[in-house]
Amino acid sequence: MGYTHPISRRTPVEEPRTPPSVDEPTTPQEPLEPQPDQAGPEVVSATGKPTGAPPTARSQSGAYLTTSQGLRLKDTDHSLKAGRRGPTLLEDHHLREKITHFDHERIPERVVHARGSGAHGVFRGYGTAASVCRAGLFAADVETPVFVRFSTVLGSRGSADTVRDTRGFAVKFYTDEGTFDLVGNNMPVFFIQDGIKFPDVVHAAKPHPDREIPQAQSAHDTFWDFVSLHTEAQHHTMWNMSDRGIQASFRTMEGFGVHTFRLVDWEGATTLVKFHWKPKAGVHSLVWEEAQLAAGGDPDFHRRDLADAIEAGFLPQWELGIQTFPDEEDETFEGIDLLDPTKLVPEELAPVQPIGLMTLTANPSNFFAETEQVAFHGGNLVPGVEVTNDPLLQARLFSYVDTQLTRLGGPNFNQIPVNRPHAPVNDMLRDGFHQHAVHTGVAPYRPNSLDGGCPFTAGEADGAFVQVPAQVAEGQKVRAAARSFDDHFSQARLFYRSMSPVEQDHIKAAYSFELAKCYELAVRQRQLQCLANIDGDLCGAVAQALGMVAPAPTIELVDAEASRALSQVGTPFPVEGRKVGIVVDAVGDTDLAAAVVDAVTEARMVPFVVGPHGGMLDTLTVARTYAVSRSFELDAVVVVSGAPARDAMPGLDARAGEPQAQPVADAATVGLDPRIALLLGEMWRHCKVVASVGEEGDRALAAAGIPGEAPGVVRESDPQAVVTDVAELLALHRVWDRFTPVSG
Ligand code: HDE
Repeated sequence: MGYTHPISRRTPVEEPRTPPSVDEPTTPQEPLEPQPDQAGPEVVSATGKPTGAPPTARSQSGAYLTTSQGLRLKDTDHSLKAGRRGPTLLEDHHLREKITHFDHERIPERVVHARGSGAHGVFRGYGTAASVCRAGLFAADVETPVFVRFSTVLGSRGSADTVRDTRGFAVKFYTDEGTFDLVGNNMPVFFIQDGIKFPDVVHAAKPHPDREIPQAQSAHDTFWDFVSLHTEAQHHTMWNMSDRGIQASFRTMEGFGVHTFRLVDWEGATTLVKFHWKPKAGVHSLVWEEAQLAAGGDPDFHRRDLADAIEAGFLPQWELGIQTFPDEEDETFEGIDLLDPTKLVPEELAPVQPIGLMTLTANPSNFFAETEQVAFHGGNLVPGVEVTNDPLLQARLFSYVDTQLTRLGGPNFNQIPVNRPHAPVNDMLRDGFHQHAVHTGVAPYRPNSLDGGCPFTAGEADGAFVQVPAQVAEGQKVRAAARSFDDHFSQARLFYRSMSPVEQDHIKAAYSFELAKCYELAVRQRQLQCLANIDGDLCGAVAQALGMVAPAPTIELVDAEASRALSQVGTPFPVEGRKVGIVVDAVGDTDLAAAVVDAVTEARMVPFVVGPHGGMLDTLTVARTYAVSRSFELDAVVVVSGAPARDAMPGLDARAGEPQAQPVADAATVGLDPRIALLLGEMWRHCKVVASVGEEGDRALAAAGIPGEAPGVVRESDPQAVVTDVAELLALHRVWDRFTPVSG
């Protein structure tokens, strides 16, 4: 069977486009159509009117190379010179235009969330929110186009995807009542309670200003200096040190609105809510070693995974849900202050009620035009969704428009195609840099009579956004927070104690790694004190790793009921789209390997043939060679055979020189390629499913030192049986019971 997936970028479900020719094409032709998995922003005018133009209306046209004015060009390889060996002439407009435009290709990256990946999709309301919210997008079966951007927070645009960090989860809903942006994160709490502290936390977390290191990480002195002094950051920091800081993919990541929002129904009744995105594929993370390997082996790991999944037809889905709370004067639920963004409400106290489904359906056709230029703003609301007085949210309402003025070069960023609303726009905003609309009329002011009085203000019945008259507590003008904001440790403790033992082990290791990277003893000491105020066992383990003495707590530790919903371990999820490596060597049984490939495909998982060289092995297309295969790319591995390849020599690949990875050859085993031995060892210690099919595969596992009987080790002779066993184990993501946790 001729399987052509991941390495080729081509999807198995679509007809491949004619592959490029080896010789440079010379017959003029129009630009090619986008790939089948790609889409662009819908073609609406700068003021939100549908134009009826085809989706490619904005792309370049014509078969011939031209200047920006459409002048056809004969040569773009030589500048205009005074003689073949002479100086370049200033007259060469084509040279100057080409270079000038190139000189200005970059725009400032986002100050935070610079590294991101986007996708188009659709949101369908279930209608279940109708009892609390009048917004049209939540009504039953209403479909709203969306653009989503996932991101890391700290790193620059070119940093690695798998660093330990919070992830952004920003969704733009193009509703017909105006654009609604839900700009959230993959963690439900934040470092600070008041937006005025945002520059502080970001300055502390970004690279040190003197040497500009480290890139895209929190494992450094200034970060831990700040969070150990500014202890309200401790809860969010705990989430970062947990597995949530190194998610397996964007597809397996929860999203949270973080702040409490106020929903309004048709009668004007209000409900306080927190938004949650629940991935259909489950919530999964990497292990730390995988994250580190991926940062070098494939820095675009998350970006590639998202694009590949959409291309292959494994469309990522999330259910949007809300936790609802009565809108009462104290804005508190079960003693938890709903305006404090360092606090979550356990799902056991307020269940998440599903209100709609988001499906990502297409990759952007141009990264810069769409993913880079998309501009989110939490103040983009629709009738029925309002903000609360959370002081973090309030500051954000100012920041997002302000930042675009510099980043996108002026006040008309809403006219960039990906930012254009799909509702009619008549805003009386005029002129400015890069004005794309061609406004008619003479009276962009109100009231007027010269333009017939247009635009008119709308009544509530016409869909106007009218803030609900929420009560504002009278008080003094103060720079202060509510007293309840003073509790900085109880929920960090709640989170830690809600983790399974294996997750607690990971948290201990993460703190031990990060603090070991801090040079200042005072910083380590101070953070240990914070840990003592969270959990003694955690503090003790980290202190031991640092070779320091664990301090006693300085506050009384309060125990809350553990929240099972916070743990990522133990819940089975569908295996659709999971990646299974199938290792087969140059002389191995390719028919058997092909049968495993078929069974994996049949089970809606993605097969990756891992072979000794690129290209074909009989009828099999090799997706990954031994030289590039590492554990982080695979959720499970099935070995058919793994004899050493020709390049298994330390001079060609240093990994072949690892003492423990030397091919083993005795009566019971065949030689095993050292890279496959390393891969199997990684899969083993990363608690992933390791399987063999047939005798050669069995021997390969033995040669790699994989025990015959152990959790998550599958040995079968039948290809269908091996895939069935693998799928069953993959539903729980990893085989955590392979090792005994230290915690618990
Ligand atoms: Fe942001 N944040 N933020 N933020 N934020 C930005 O906006 C800011 C906060 C979040 O994919 C910036 O366009 C302030 C919380 C996401 O384009 C900037 C404060 C949460 C994204 C900005 C916060 C977020 C941003 C940078 C404290 C989770 C990426 C460029 C008051 C609920 C959006 C830009 C994208 C981006 C400011 C706090 C999420 C500078 C001042 C809390 C997902 O405007």
